[in-house]
Amino acid sequence: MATKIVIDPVSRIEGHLKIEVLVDDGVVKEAKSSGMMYRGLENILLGRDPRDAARIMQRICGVCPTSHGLAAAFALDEAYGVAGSITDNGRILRNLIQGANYVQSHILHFYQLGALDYVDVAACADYSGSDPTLKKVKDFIGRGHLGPFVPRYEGDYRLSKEENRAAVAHYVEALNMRRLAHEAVAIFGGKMPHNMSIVAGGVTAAPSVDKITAFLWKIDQLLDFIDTCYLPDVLLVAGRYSDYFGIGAGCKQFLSFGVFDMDSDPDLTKRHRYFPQGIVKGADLKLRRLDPDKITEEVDSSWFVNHGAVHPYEGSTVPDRDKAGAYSWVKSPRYDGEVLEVGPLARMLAAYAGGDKEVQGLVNGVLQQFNASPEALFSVLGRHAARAIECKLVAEKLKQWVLQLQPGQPTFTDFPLEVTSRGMGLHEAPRGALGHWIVIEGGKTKNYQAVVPTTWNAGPVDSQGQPGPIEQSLIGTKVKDKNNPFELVRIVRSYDPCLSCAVHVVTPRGEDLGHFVVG
Ligand code: NFE
Ligand code: MG
Repeated sequence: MATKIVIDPVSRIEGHLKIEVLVDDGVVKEAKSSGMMYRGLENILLGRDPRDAARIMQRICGVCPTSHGLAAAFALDEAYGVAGSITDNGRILRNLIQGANYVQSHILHFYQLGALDYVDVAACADYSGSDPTLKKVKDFIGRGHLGPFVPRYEGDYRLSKEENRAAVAHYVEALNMRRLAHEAVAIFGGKMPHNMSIVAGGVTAAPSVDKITAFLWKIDQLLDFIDTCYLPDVLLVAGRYSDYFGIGAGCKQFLSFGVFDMDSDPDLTKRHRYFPQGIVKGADLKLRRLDPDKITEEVDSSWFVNHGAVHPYEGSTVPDRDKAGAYSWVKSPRYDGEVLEVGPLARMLAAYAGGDKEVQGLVNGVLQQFNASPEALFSVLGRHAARAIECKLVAEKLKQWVLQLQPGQPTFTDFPLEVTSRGMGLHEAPRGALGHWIVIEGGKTKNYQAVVPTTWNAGPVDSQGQPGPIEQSLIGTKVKDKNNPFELVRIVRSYDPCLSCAVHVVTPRGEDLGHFVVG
């Protein structure tokens, strides 16, 4: 008989996600991914000065505000006709602010969010050595404070006691590292979270020799942590849990908008970006060109008034909590009607397919180490490995890029405000492809739509009956113990979902739409 498993909320992710699966004969037959919290920002912008978007849209999320500030700035650059005139300083500063946020976000994901699926913190309970961090963790557990470390998955921890303890020490050190990365963002971003310096036309922060030195010093320490802890820990986990190279494949089609501008081409589909833009389908690893006109959002299974499959410029956000058949506050973005996965794996595949030798070397190295074929990248471990590889590459690039800043040279290009136009901001947040679309009329924002990474990954079934990527990853998964479904949460967490980003709408009158118990 089929059994229903409901995980609500999925912990150690950002925001409120519910996963519901139907298991028959030990295998997931159906899966539903539901964004369970209603909040938002798109509608707040309507009627406001368009420039507010680069400030207000950052409030979507405290983890990736930088990405939303930049996606808004890219959209505004186009709307104000300044996209082709971003100075080198402005372009590089944007890359530095975003890159340092990637490093923070990826370390956060592996240690604070993902690692406890694989690392047994209870290995510290009988620690008798002298390491002050492990002694503190032991005391913490001894007082019954399992808070950040639960839920735990008895029965499938595979590291040795010593390996577990070392990983727990790295978990604690990762907190310090994330503070350093936040500080690096703030050097040029003004503060973190919610950067102040990202604006249409460039960046308002001025580079100086002392800021460059401070940034470099922080990135150096972060790179050391990535090389000596993050990458080895991911490889250790991959070695012990190598079956997860064959679990959680998903839709096997990937989208990257491209990130880290290398020039200021006014057309974001032509701009040269360090990680390229494009679509990769399956293991042929060919990079296909993106046509942003083919992007649509549907709300057939979402609690919104139905509008068919519409381009974000025509999108709307009108809630309908009682809609029959709907089961999520997340919309269903599609590309030419197809389901696509986004995130570090999508970016690394696009770079690999685009011929990036460094990415090819690192990805091939991981595959050879585990004697795996490229197909193995479409998996739980493929996502973790791609994130770690990207983290290293970005940190290394940040050290080079910061030295290209020119103190005393302009960081911002001014532009006339009288505009009736629209603009598209294609960008990559740490969690994947992020697009903002703005329509301006009479100097005010007439429509604003954000299509964010977790909307692509965690979205529900569309009008064609196609489940979203996370749902597809869950379907077909073997569940050993329905009371302890660690396979399912490992799959979901490998996507690094963020529901605060994915659900970002608000009812205009602010009425009470429902009560959700998430404790
Ligand atoms: Ni709230 Fe975000 C990132 C964006 S993801 S973390 O990265 O956009 O849905
Ligand atoms: Mg949206």
